[in-house]
Amino acid sequence: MTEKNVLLEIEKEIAVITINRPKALNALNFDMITDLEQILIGLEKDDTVRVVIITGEKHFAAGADISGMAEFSPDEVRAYSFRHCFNRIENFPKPMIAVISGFALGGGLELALACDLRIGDKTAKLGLPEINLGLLPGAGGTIRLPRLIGAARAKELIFSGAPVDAEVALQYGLLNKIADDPLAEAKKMARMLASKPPVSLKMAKQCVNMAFDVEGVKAIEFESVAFAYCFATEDRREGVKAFAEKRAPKFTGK
Ligand code: DAK
Repeated sequence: MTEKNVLLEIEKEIAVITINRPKALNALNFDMITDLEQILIGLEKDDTVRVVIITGEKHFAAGADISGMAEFSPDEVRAYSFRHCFNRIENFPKPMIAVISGFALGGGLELALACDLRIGDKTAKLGLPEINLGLLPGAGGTIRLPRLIGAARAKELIFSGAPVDAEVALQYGLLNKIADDPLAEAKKMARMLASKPPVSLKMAKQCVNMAFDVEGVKAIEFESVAFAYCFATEDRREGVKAFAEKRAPKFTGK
């Protein structure tokens, strides 16, 4: 039996997805992206899961599988695109954390960029080397990277194709944190997020995403709608009641 290239493990409210093709440094092919998307569709519907972590076996992912796309026509390249899956991650209604050891290159870094938070260890090397293949980042990298770290730093990475190490990535804001055991650190963060009200998290994520997609006044209008939506939840009542009763709130997602 062949080993699965994308693995899913659920521990209480936290799902851990592992890219598992270590012999090719987790280079991503279309079947893996399809599997990943199917897993996400399932997790989206599963109310018991509150936070999703994505990591890779040994490395995060050294990009798209170069050997698999050598002879594609432009139409095939567009059809093969990872963008639908990565857009799903960006708009996923629960927090998503990328855990990065080793290489996160090209499509691998674009996958991590679509997540909400990134935690790495000292071995992490993050870059967009597509320029060296006569390409450019084609799965959201030229948009998500400058939004995260600013245009000048993003252009440096995209134009040079050179990766940065964990310390520089942290300094740029590309990593939220460096930890000796980044998966354990991500689980700790995930448990903290899992204790928060899910509707507020979902709406806050949409608001922050909208800050970059929509003109300011409209985004602020959307925020007021999101606020009112949260205001109507049982979790808001519970949060306020718990504060008054000087106890920890227990959020149910209602
Ligand atoms: N694709 C296929 N195989 C890869 C790979 C990749 N991206 N990266 C590594 N491998 C394979 C190697 O071929 C090697 O396989 P064997 O020869 O052992 O069979 C194995 O993984 C170990 O790699 P190395 O022997 O090269 O290991 P080293 O430690 O010496 O070097 C490295 C590690 C990461 C520096 C090197 O492997 C490397 O430069 N890899 C390529 C990195 C890269 O250029 N990545 C970006 C790919 S371009 C699209 C949108 C987006 C994209 C594509 C399409 N559409 C809109 C359609 C994204 C494109 C990219 O990501």
